[in-house]
Order: sequence, then structure tokens, then C-alpha cells
Amino acid sequence: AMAYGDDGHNLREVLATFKSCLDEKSEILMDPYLAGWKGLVRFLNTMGTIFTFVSKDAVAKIQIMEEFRSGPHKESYRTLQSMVSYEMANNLVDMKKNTERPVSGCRTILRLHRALLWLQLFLEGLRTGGTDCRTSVVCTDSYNASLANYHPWIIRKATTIAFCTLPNREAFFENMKVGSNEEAVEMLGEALPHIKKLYDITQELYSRHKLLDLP
Ligand code: 1PW
Repeated sequence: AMAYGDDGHNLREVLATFKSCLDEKSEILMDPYLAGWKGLVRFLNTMGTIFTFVSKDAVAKIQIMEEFRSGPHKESYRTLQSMVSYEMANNLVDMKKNTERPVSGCRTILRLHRALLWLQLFLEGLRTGGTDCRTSVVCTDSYNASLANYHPWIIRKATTIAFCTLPNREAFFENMKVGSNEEAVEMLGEALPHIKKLYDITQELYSRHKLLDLP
């Protein structure tokens, strides 16, 4: 059997990594969160060169967070909750555009958080969509319901073009490497509630600290 990371696109493993993010206090652990994102990026990159444009920004964001995680304050970035406390307490979060402060972990994770909603809606759409649903339509609809609201016109245009190159549902499921179509649907049904939980906890955390609109 192939170990996780060998071919890098077993989506079951990727979603399980996200599931392992929650600790016993319902805090979100940064390392598996970033590992989950790395797995998603590897998966996206198997869908053709156009998607590397989509994954490139996620890669840059992951890298920023990994630098925090290996820097002098790495312990403060152990969980999303500790990151928010640390950055807020030390006035490290830029609430307005165009000031001199360096990029914060809070605004960086917010971008990944928003993208996670897209992923969740997209995979949920595929799961429930029936055998002849159009992947590109499901992807565009879930994008329009989530991430698109934060993107300028030019990015929306480019991502929508990338979506048109998505393979059909059957090929997409095959590319997930989790077995038959039925097994893929079953796996998603099991895994997606965990992604949603992660999303909801992050959303609540950011909302409580009024961080949902960070520039
Ligand atoms: C098919 C499965 C989808 C999984 C999610 C993939 C990752 C999502 C990345 C989308 C990026 C589109 C182009 C980049 C836009 C950036 O400007 C934007 N980033 C995000 C993640 O929305 C905002 O970041 P910025 O410019 O404020 O640093």
C-alpha cells in the first residue's frame, strides 16, 4: 500500500488529516491544519496546470504560517485559538488596509478558512449531485456562494475559467483514489461533517474577536 504523501492525492487521507486537527478542548491544531492544506494542494495539482494558479496562493499562505510555526514565537501558533490570543494581545493584527504592520497569522488563516468553506460546499455538492452532475457547475456555484464574495472581478474570471477544465464527476472521484464511486460518496459523507465542524469553530472564533473582515 502506498503511504500518505507518496502519490499525494488520496483525498481520504487529506480529509482525515483535517479531522485530526481538533484537540480534546476543541482547539484547532495548526500543524495538522496546515498538513491538511498541503494535501489539498497536492490533490489540486493533479487536476492540471490551470489549477496550479488556484493552489499557488494557498501554497503561499501555508508557507507564511509555517514560518510562524518555526519562528521565535512558534508556541503561540500551536492552535488557531492561541494564535488569535497572541496576535490580538500583542497588537499584531492589522485592522485597516495600508499600514506598515507585517502580514498576520490571523488574516492569513482567514483566507484559508474562507477557501475551506468553498471546498466543503463543492465536495458536498459532488456527493449529493448525482452521476450526471457537472463538476464545473457545482464548483462554480459553491465558489459563488463562498470565496467569490471576497475576490475582485479579475480573480473571479480566472478561477471560473479554471473550473471549466475540471474533469467530470466520475473522473474526479477516480482521481480521489478512494475506490468506487459509491465508496467515494460514502467517504465524503463521513468526512465532510468534520470539515464543517472545523469551519464552524473557526468562524465562531473569528466572529467573537471581530476578525471576519481583516484586510
Ligand atoms: C476544488 C477544490 C478547492 C479547494 C480550495 C483551493 C484553494 C483556494 C485558493 C483560491 C485562490 C484564488 C486566487 C487567489 C486569490 C487571493 O487574492 C485570495 N486568496 C484566497 C485563498 O482567497 C486573497 O488573498 P490575499 O490577496 O488577501 O492575500
